Amino acid sequence: MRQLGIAAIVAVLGSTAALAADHSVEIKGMKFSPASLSVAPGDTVTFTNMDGAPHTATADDSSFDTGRLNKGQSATVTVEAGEHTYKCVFHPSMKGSVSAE
Ligand SMILES: [Cu+2]
Repeated sequence: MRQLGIAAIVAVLGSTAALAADHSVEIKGMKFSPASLSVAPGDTVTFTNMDGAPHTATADDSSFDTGRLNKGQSATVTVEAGEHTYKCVFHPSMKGSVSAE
């Protein structure tokens, strides 16, 4: 029984990984890190704010938006095909890009 259970879990994890991968961007010191990222269409990106100041990651083409992230909060967005520049709505000089091809 125990071995069957583990095999089932591995099968589920394996199929999920084949569909989409998750990538991480840390927001720290008023910067996105990494500031530019290449992913596959449909992959997700998890943004985590390490700063005391609130931030967002808001796509210029409106394809994704984390909403307000306070310190320690994260949000996961799905990336559509294409090149997406994004910024923090509170600090527009904070910029990044995600490209999915
Ligand atoms: Cu900000």
